[in-house]
Amino acid sequence: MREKINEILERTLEELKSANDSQSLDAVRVRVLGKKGELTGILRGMGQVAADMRPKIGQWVNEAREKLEEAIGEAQKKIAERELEKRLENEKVDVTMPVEGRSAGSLHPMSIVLEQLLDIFTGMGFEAVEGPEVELDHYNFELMNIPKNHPARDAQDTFYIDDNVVLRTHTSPVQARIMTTRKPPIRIVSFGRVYRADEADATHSPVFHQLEGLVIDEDISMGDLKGTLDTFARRLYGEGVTTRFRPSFFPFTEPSAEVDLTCAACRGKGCRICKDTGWIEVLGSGMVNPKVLEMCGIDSRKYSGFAFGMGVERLSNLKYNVPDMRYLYENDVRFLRQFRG
Ligand code: 2U9
Repeated sequence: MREKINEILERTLEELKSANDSQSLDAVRVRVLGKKGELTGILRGMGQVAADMRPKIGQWVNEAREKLEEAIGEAQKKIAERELEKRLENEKVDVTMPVEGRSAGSLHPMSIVLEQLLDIFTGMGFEAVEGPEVELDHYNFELMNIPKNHPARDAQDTFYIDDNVVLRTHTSPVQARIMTTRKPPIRIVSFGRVYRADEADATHSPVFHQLEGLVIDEDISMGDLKGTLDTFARRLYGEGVTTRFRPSFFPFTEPSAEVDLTCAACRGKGCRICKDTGWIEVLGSGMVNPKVLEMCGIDSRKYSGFAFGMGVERLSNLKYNVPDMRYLYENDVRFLRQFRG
């Protein structure tokens, strides 16, 4: 029996040397020390052994088991070390490797154009102002001479918060607020997000950006408006670009004009972009309706003013020849990367 136990011990120790992962190690352990293992089998078979031999055999088996358990523990430690080393080897990061080039960000085309517009108008003495996007009906419509039941108030065009509160449909209420709190002379441009209940398509978006200008002083005339917008046109698109006024109607200006700029793409010769007219419509404008002045507390016999408004998306897309407004909001880096101005 002694020999048999020794044989199992020696053979298993030999096997443990070649077990080089946790699985094969475990297999050896189960085969020898498990419930149905070889050594355990000897203890089970003790019934057939002479009673005086049993303690001795029990002692041999236990000694062998202890040796084996110790050897298995050792082997387990070595395997764990080896496995850890292997993992570290596989996962190692070479911090001295050259890095991929990091690309610098760029301004959004709308930001580039807006900054340019603000430069142009502040350069002409305008002060840039901002105001709330959630606005009282009173400032957004009433003071702009858009009374109750005017079609522009239709819920199809306007996002209503409640009966008296809307998402501003233009930046004019910012100017109306200033007119009610300041005395002329006033020379401001308001800019920011505006909201209209439109479906998004190539030329419409429920949220877009406007820049509006307002000048109020004594003896302000249509000539001042024309001069201001001519200067704006030249500064934005270069010498040779001028304005063309066409009669129009807005409730807040009287008279009103839609303003075209010389097509910057063909310099007025006629091309695909201006549909062969040589002109591009970019602005609305007019003399501030005396009713608006009066409602805002400004004496319309003493003061007059001009105002104009433009959509920044439209200007930006014209400048960069972008065919669809939605590109401006998708933030696809392949689109945005192109603008480094
Ligand atoms: C006050 C009085 C008058 C601002 C004006 C327009 C004409 C105009 C459109 C251009 C394209 C809006 O973005 S757009 O759809 N704007 O045509 N805006 S005059 O008139 C004002 C503003 C403030 C107190």
